[in-house]
Amino acid sequence: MTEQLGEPRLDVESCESTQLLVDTSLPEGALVVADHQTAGRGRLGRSWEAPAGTALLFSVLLKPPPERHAPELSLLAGIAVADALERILGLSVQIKWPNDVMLRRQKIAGCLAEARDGAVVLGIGVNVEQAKDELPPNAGSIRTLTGRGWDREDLLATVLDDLGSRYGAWRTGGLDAVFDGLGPRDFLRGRQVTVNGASGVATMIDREGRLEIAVGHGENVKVSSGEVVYAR
Ligand code: BT5
Repeated sequence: MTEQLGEPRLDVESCESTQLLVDTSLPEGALVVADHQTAGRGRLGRSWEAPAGTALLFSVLLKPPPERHAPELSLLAGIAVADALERILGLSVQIKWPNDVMLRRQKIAGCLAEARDGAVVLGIGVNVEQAKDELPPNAGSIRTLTGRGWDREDLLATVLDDLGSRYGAWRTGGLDAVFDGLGPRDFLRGRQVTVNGASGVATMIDREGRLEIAVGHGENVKVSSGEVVYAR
């Protein structure tokens, strides 16, 4: 079942982070959109940077059922962003476990799921109009990677539509129900990686959202979270 996401909606020109403006007492689907963030957040205390007016920056409030594993929502967001970008750009998009969306080997979007007050605030940033010198190394925007920009409002509507349908499927069936959007898009598969001190070749993302790494001697390890260093 597709969930309708995006109501009620708050639009701001500038804020520290859309993550902080989501009022968790609102109903599921509440949305905050910003033109600019002065302290955009990544995972693990890192920052998310985008000049004003260049990126799609939003947070949506989700209230998943208790039987679901909420940390999977950043992967789910990656799936929805990849669906949306593939739909509008006609190019294939990969997901770099656990929360990056990659186009032509560059990070084009990032997703952040933060638990708050028993709910989840899901933040998504998509690079749209930035020029190369406005992006960190190894990052790209729709403009740098395709040679044209995109209307951010149109992109938001597409992402919310895909997120609503993927979230609806996940609510009832978990990650297994959306795995078709994840497994085949695994950016790290076959690459040499190091995660949490384990080094080897990434073999797959399993149906519980863990990254499996072949560490040699026929031994595989599975990691549920962590920072990936990979060979480009
Ligand atoms: C993420 O974190 O990728 C999650 C980013 C989520 C951003 C959205 S924007 C709307 C909402 N409000 C917020 O405050 N946050 C969410 P992480 O995997 O930790 O990646 C952060 C790292 O990506 C940084 O340390 C930089 O190296 C890099 N980075 C920063 N800005 C970037 C950009 N615009 N494009 C690509 N990479 C970027």
